[in-house]
Amino acid sequence: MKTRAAVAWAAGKPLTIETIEVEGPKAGEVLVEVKATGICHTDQYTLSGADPEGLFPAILGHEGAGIVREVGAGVTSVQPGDHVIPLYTPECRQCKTCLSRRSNLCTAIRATQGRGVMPDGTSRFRCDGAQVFHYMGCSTFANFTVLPEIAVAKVREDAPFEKICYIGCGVTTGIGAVINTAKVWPGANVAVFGLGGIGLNVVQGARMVGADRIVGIDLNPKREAMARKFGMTHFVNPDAVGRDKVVQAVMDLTDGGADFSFECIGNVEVMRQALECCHRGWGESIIIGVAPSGAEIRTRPFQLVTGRVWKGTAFGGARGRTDVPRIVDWYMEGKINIDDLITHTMPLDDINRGFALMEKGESIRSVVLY
Ligand code: NAD
Ligand code: AHE
Ligand code: ZN
Repeated sequence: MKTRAAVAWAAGKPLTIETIEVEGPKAGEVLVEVKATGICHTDQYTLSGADPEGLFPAILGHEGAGIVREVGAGVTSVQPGDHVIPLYTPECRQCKTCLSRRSNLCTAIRATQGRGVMPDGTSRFRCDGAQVFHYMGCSTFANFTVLPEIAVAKVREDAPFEKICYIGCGVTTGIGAVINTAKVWPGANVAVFGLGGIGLNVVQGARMVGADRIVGIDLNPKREAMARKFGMTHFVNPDAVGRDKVVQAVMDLTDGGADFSFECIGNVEVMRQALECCHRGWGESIIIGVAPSGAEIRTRPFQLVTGRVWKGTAFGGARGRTDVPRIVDWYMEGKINIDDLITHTMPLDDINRGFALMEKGESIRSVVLY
């Protein structure tokens, strides 16, 4: 079939809207009509050329929601008409990692996903006769996309696509990092570095589990009001306190150090600050931000010898097919706020405006509506 898609032809170049060809689903795959997709900073990271797995031409986008329109041979868990959220972290329930229950990093299709192709090693997308790569196994910047069955979460049909698409990455990553990865306890003091589309969901997750102080750190002063609405109790602007005094400022606000900190930017200098503002003896710092190719983190080993813990998380530690439908329920029951974080919506033709708004710090989330 033919469909419309935003194609990334080369690093650093704007996306262009094209009519592409989509091949139907093969065995174990589903064709999904994408109804809405968010634009995450990770899409911008890959488009910039900083992603070692970045391939071009590709159809980016990994934060979508839509409807299954066709299923390939052997598909049993979903059928045409089902509402689904694509999963860049699938859940096969059969690999060593899924069976271990120790991590959400299902390995069933990770290798081919990183090479921009479906599990059989081929792409379902062509443009002007040339192959176009898939992205993070999702490619939600196409109106119709193909995914492995294990990479879709079936969700309730009364949930609005233009809101729940954000659960496909940002919401689940932020709230999941608090609940699944850090396991923040009621009364804990928390520091959140970067109050964008991910960090604000960390803030709302910390409030949900009953954190005491929630300190937000961001260079953009416009983030303060929104973060307070989501539960932030104290704000630190590194330019106001001095960039070399951020660690001390957080320690002063958290009775000697944060019990948990979260880096939601992708900046290795800030990752160091996030670790070093943690409480001696037990403070845990969770890396969420994705750093550019070649970047490395560093600290004095003494920071770890004295009990601080450095961790990371992908997709908030969530097992997508199991956990995502529950998060959709939380939204529908009013337990989490998504609406206020979606600051802009636009048609596919204006997708580059969504990227520009993010780069200028003017949006939290832009959502493309098909
Ligand atoms: P965003 O652009 O919406 O937010 C980033 C925020 O960081 C902005 O508010 C910005 O003002 C602030 N910031 C930038 N530099 C700063 C600094 N030096 N000090 C303090 N604040 C600073 O981005 P996002 O969509 O929230 O994504 C954040 C990061 O998380 C990105 O690196 C993205 O790739 C990553 N990410 C990771 C996962 C995962 O599973 N690990 C999932 C989604 C996103
Ligand atoms: N391709 C990058 C890795 C990027 C990365 O870490 N991605 C996160 C999700 S970001 C969503 O916005 C992730 O899920 N990581 C685990 C995984 O298996 O990719 C690189 O640096 O190579
Ligand atoms: Zn994302």
